[in-house]
Amino acid sequence: MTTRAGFVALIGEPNAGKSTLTNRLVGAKVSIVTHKVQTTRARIRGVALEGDAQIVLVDTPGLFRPKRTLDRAMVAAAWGGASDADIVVLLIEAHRGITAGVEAILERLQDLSNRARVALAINKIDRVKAEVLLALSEDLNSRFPFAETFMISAERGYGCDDLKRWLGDALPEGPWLYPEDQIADLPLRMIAAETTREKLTLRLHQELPYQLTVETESWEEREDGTARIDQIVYVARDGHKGIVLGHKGETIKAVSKASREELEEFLGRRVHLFLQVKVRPGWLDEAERFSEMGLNIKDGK
Ligand SMILES: Nc1nc2c(ncn2[C@@H]2O[C@H](COP(=O)(O)OP(=O)(O)OP(=O)(O)O)[C@@H](O)[C@H]2O)c(=O)[nH]1
Ligand SMILES: [Mg+2]
Repeated sequence: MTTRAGFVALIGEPNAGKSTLTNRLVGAKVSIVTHKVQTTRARIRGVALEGDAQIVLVDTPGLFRPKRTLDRAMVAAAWGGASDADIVVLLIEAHRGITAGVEAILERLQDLSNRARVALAINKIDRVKAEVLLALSEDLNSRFPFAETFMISAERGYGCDDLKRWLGDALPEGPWLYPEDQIADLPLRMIAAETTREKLTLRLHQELPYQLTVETESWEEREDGTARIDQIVYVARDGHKGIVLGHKGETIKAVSKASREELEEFLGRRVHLFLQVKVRPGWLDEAERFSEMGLNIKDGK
């Protein structure tokens, strides 16, 4: 039996649906999704199987013009993911079309060494009419020689099987890169931290989600088969602490409950989750924190 395997990088503007598509193709939630931009901060790998092919999906942070240190490292991680991949899939939001951000991405795609292997996926087709889609597809294809074009809805699943089949066929022959039952390449401690960050992001407003990070401090396997997980939510300013805690601690309680429930489902056992909020001014500029997140700050320079 010949097997195929390789890396498929999903790139696009913030909020394009890259993480939703990763989860859809893997068939399980491996990357957090929110309605806010800049949710994904590092390269997250999800593993999908298609016949004899193992597709390693590299979900990347959204591409935008970076201003802050974290921004630069995120954007660098995304382009790094694209240039290391066997295939690149560019996600465009159907209802937003060719924005200035998309134009900038198309320009930079020209410099990719693997530019022959870039496919286009127009996502969120559930939000537009068919005529709009055809015109958008033509316009995009006149700007870049995409290897293939797909019209999909990552959320509803439309077109995703076709895309997956094509990816499986297009990957090079070779042995699988991960054991058959592995669906993600991310330490459990980080998955647990990301789950809590998703619940916080969904609850908090405006800029605050960007200003916080979650770290798993300790993970203790208990004899009764449960796990005790201690996490710290770092906020950048004193004033943010109260917002994260909420009135009488209601916000953090609700976040903790939602995160614990999802972790229990993911791990298939009971979890005791303890969250602590700490102020850490300037964490947004600390190099060591980025390396814990799998980001290299030097890349961002
Ligand atoms: N209507 C619609 N919404 C979608 C679709 N795919 C994703 N979304 C929504 O778009 C939002 C962003 O999705 P994500 O998967 O987090 O986007 P992302 O590209 O990973 O975003 P960043 O990590 O911030 O770069 C979420 O609210 C999704 O539910 C789709 O096919 N249709
Ligand atoms: Mg994402």
